Amino acid sequence: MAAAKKTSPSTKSTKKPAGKAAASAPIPGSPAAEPPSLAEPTEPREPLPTKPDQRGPEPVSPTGSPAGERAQAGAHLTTAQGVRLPVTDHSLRAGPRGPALLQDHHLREKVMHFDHERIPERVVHARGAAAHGVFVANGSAESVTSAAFLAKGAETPTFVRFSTVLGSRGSADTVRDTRGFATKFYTTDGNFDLVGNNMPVFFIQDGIKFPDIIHAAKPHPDREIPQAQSAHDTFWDFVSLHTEATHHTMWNMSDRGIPRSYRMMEGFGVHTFRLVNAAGETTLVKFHWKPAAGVHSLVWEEAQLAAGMDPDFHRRDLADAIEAGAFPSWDFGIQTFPDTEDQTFEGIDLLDPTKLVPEELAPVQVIGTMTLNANPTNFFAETEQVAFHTGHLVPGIDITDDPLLAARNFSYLDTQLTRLGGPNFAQIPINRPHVPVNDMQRDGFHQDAVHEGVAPYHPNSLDGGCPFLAGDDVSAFIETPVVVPSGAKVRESPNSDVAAISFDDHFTQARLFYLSMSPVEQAHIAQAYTFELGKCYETAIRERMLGVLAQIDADLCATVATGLGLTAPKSGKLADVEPSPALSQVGEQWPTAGRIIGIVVDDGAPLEDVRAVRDAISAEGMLPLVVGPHGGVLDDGSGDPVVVQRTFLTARSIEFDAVLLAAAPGPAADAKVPKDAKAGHAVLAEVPVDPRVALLLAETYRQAKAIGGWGDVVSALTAAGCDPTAAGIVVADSASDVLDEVTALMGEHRVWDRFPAAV
Ligand code: HDE
Repeated sequence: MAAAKKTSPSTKSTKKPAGKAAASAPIPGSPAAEPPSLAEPTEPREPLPTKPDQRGPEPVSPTGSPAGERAQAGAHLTTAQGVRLPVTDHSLRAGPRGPALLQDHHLREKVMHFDHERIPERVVHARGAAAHGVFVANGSAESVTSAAFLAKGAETPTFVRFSTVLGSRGSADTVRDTRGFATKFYTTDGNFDLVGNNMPVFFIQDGIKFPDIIHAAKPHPDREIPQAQSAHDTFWDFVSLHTEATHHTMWNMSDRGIPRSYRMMEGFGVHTFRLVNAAGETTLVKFHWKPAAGVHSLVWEEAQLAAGMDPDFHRRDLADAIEAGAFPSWDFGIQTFPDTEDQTFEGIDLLDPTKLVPEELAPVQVIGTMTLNANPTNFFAETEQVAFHTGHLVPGIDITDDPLLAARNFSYLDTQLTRLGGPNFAQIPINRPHVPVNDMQRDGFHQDAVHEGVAPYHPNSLDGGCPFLAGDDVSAFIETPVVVPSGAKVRESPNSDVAAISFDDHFTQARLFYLSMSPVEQAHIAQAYTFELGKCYETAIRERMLGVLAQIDADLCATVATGLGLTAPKSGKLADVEPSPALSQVGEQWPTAGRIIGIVVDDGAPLEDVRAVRDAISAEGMLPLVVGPHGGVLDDGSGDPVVVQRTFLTARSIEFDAVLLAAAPGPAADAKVPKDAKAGHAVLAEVPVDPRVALLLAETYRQAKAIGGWGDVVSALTAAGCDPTAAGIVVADSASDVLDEVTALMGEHRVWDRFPAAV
């Protein structure tokens, strides 16, 4: 566009104007394209054109292709300067066996670029996966906010990055940790980022403590172990001394710390935000994401196996689901609270990020839906370079005085300077707003724009006064005139006398969470504390933590103490709390679309049933994976061979939400029973079932997933130690009946009755 406005110097007339005309022509050196007006320009207008003598770089992409295309172009290999190359496999040498030559500009450029391919990983949330999506508002928030993207029917492109907090970029996905859930909305009023987590509360109440909790939770500084987990002394040392972390730690030890999939996580803005409507009225809110697939978790055995068998478990799940067209979606919701002077609701301090507001007290009102419908094209360009910031706000959404949020508003800009190499990260394609930007920011590392004009300051007259300040006629970000409580400058806890559950109360809501869990979930929590504290070396830390647990629940404390071989301290008077059933993930039916079913087959199994079941699974939007004794196909001569996607060797329980047996397969040709580590157990070697299949069934059973089979499959179940009459095991003559029952069981996610706590 800019090029069209300009005259190229090479084509411009060089004839000098004569007489009177010469006097009115711009004198060489005048600063701007137009002479300025005497008064400050006030009528908004677009930027002035450049002066006729000026020209910018040709509008081409970073790799020389015509503007608009961003990636590489041309059929031939080139240097970074676009020079075509005939050879790239050999460096320039003085003779075929002689030394490499310093003059080899191609070697030098290729290796120079490679040497600098990495940027610093995020100091937290380094490991993540992302997807593009669209958010559609239902208009329910229109009365409380003027945010354009929340108006009825508004469609807004989004980019979402999920992450773990503690691990490095190459760490495993399924570790026990909090998950990040960061969403960038490319709205018509500029970008809005909701940088949340899959848990509604945080470890600390004041951002000044963030380095402390992260230093404690990251690997020990001397040996740099353990990677990506909290099961170590420094973490428990800190959280047992710093009890405001108790509530968040309880969430981490619950099944929420090991999600089944990014698609099956809730998301939370954590802090209380302030919405502002067109009339300037304010409402306090907490943001929620509710997954259409329901909240589901792994069991600890799956999480540990997956960390070794498939460290990319969550990343793969997200990308595969989107590629298969099983688009993950979430309802976006708000809990609303009156914006009162004390900023509390039902006795809960809304400024304290270690507290939640039970949904039974303030229901989540759905204000729109987000669907993730495309995978990134390039991990580095998008997932790695996306930069979220809690200060990326749009008109209608403002912050509160939550002391944790204040520090975040500083930190997210600051960290990009190191991570993305300077202040121009908003120009990286994934970070660009989808609206005009006229910000008077100039220069800096990695400046991609060719700014025009001479007056990047305000007020100016030389650039015609542009850019102009937004008037009442256009939507602009206006700070809400919130009354600030007066007082002296202090370094103190913001504990509120008005709220019963405020900054100084570290245990009531941890207890609320624990008591809201089903017996199975409570058992998992006790097991997780026992595991993590069992990994600590120091008895003093374990004992101190038991002192904390005693303030949450006496039974929990006693169970963990027994597992650790320690004495449980006595619980004092514990808070009287009303459980919040909405916090449990047990007891509902959920859609099964996008779930994975393994179908175990051997060479002799009747394949008509296998084909029918496979197709029925696909028709329900689920993914069937045929597990066979060998790769390739199973062929019954019908002309429709069945493709094998996993073999007994490559399949593992973690991949499947349910397993179907079309046969009781005997040992396959590659089953080296006594020697195969995966074949495992000596007892299994004595039964006529492939040991890998027996292992698959035993794990699937332990992980409380549905198992079905038709025909003569009981021997396989028995060989695996599974009681064929147990809950969640369906054996029948008709394959389609088996599938129906198994699908119904999958709707509950787990066969909860199979956990000892439920029995
Ligand atoms: Fe973050 N956090 N954080 N955080 N955070 C970062 O920003 C920080 C906090 C969260 O996918 C960093 O760009 C401070 C709460 C997510 O790119 C950094 C404090 C919540 C992500 C940073 C917090 C989060 C980050 C690292 C205490 C949940 C990943 C790289 C005041 C509501 C975003 C980066 C992505 C990332 C600082 C607390 C969520 C260093 C100082 C509370 C999801 O700026």
